Amino acid sequence: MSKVILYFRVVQVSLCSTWRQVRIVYSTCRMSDILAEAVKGAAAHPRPEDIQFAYGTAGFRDKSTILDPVLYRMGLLAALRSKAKKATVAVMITASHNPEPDNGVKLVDPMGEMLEGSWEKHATDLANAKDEDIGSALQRIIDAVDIDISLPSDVFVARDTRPSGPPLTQALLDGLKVMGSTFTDFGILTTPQLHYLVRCHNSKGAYGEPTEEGYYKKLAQAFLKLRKDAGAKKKYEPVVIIDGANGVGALKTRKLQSHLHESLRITVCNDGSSGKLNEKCGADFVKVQQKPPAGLEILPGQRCVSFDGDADRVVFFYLNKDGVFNLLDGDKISTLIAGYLGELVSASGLQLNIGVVQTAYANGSSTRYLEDVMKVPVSCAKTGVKHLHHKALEFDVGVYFEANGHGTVLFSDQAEQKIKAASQDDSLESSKREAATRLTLMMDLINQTVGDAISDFLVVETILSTRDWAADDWNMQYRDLPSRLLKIKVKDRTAVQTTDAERCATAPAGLQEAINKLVAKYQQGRSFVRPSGTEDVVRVFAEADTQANADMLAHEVSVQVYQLAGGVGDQPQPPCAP
Ligand code: 16G
Ligand code: ZN
Repeated sequence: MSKVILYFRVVQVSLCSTWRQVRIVYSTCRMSDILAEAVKGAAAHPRPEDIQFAYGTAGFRDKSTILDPVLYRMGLLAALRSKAKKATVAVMITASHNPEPDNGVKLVDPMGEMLEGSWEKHATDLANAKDEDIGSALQRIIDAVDIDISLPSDVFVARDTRPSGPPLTQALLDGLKVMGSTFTDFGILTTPQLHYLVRCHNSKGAYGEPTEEGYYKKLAQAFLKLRKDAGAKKKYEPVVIIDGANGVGALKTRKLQSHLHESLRITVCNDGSSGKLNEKCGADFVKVQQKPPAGLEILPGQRCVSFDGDADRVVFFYLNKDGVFNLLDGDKISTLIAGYLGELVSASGLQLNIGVVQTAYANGSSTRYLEDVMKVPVSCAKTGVKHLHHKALEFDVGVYFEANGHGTVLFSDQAEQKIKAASQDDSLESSKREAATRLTLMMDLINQTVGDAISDFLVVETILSTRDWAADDWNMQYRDLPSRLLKIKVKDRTAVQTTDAERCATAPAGLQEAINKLVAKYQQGRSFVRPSGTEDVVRVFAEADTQANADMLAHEVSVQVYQLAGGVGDQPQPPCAP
C-alpha cells in the first residue's frame, strides 16, 4: 500500500505593502497532488521543445519572449530551495547589462548569497524538462536533496525595470502558488536590494530592517556619520553625476537622495525618462567602449559614475584637463577600498588580515600595485561573482572586485565581532577606538551580500572625501596597462577549457603553447582565453606596454583560437593602424 502523506499548502496569499503582512490561508493536500498540479500548471507556460536553457554564471538569461516557461519552473524550484534551506529565499528577474529585450532570472540564497553551485544543475534540469515530465523532475530534486516537502516555503521576488518584468513575474508566481509557497512581490528593486532584504529577513533584522526604506536608512546613516567630522576640502567636491543606465539604479538613487540631505549633490542622468535601458550607457558600455555614455554633459574634472541595468556594478570616470577620458574601474575601486580599510585596521590595532580577490581580467598594474606597493595579498578567482565571493571568505576582510565594477567587501564574523568590541572598548586609546568605530560604519555602508552599485558608490565617495582627493589623485595611484578584449565565434565554445583561474588553457591541444610564444614577443605582455559563461563565444584578453601592442597581441591570440578551437565565419582581421 502506498504511503499517503498530507501536506499543508497555501491556497490564498494576500499581499500587503510590507513584508510582514502576508495573509495566508492553508489547506491540506498530498505530495502527488502538488506534483500533478505542477504538471497541469505547465500548460499555461509551455516549453518550446527546441531550446536548451542553462543556469549560467548569473542564472538564466535570454530573449524575454522565450523565458516564460523558465520563470514558471523557477517558481517551483525556489519553493523547493526554501524548503531545503528552511528559510526564505529570493528570486530576481533581470538581465543586468544586457539589452532591454533580454531578461533573466536568478535565485538568491537565504543570507543573500548566490544560489549554491550544486543547485545550478537542478535549475538547468527543471528548465529543460518536458512539460509532462515536470513532476518527475521535481521528484528527482526532492530525492537527491532529501527535501522534507511538508515544510513551508517562502520566497521574496523582485524585478528590474524591463517591460517584460511583470508578465515574467506572473509566471514565477504561478509556479510558487502551485507549490503552495508564500511569497512577497517587492516589485521593482535593484538586485542588491533584494539580496539585502532576504538577508535582513532571515537574520531576523540583525543585518538591518527588511524594507526598502530600511536599506536607504542603513546606508545613509552610516554615510552621514562617516562625513560628520570631515573638515574643509581643497580637492574633493561633493558633487557627482550618475549615469543610471536608464534602469532601476536611477530610480533608487533618487529615493536615496532625500536621505543624504545636502551631504552630496547628485545629478541623475539616463534615468529612463527618455533613453532605453543600457543603450549607449551604463557601466558595461563605459567599461567596454572606454568612453562616456550618451546622455551626459560633463566638464573636465567632474566625477561621474555609471551603474549597470540592475545596479550591481559601478565604474567611475572623468575627463582630465585635456578632455581625455579616464576610467576608474573595479580594480581602481578595490585598491582604493583595500588601502583605506587597511589603514583603519592598523590604526585600530586589530590583528586582521586583509586580502583582495580579482579575476584574470584585472589590470596587471593593479595586481602589482597591490602586491608590491600596498603589500596586500591578492588571490585570483574564476570570472563570476560567486567565485570571487567564495575566495574572499578566506580573509578576515576580503575585498573582491571584477574589473567590470562588480564587487564588495566581506568581513568574517570574527572580524566583525573584534571590530565592534574595539569600538566600544573604553580602555583603548581614543585613536584606536575611533578607527574601530569608522570600521563599524564602513561595515554598515557596505552591502556584504553582493556587489552593490549604490553602496559601493557611497563607499568610494566616503574615502575620496576623507582623503580629500579629486578623481585625478585617485587615478594616479597606478597607471593601467593598455589592454584589449575580443570575442571569437567558434563552433563549440566548450572546446576551450581552462585551469588556474582561467589563466591557462588546457584545451584545445597546443593553444596555450601558442599563446605563451606570442606573449613572449611583447613587453609586459599577458594574454588568456576563456569560454564566455553568458554568450556563445570565446573571449580573448591581452595587455601589453602600448595600446598598439595589446591590440596586436589580442589579434594574434584570436587567430590561434580561431584556427585551433573551430572558429566560424571569417578569420579575425588585424587591427587597423591608428
Ligand atoms: C556575469 C557575471 C559577471 C561576469 C560576467 C562574465 C554575476 C552576477 N555576473 O554577468 O560577474 O563578469 O558574467 O561574462 O556573476 P562572460 O562569461 O560572458 O565573460
Ligand atoms: Zn548587473
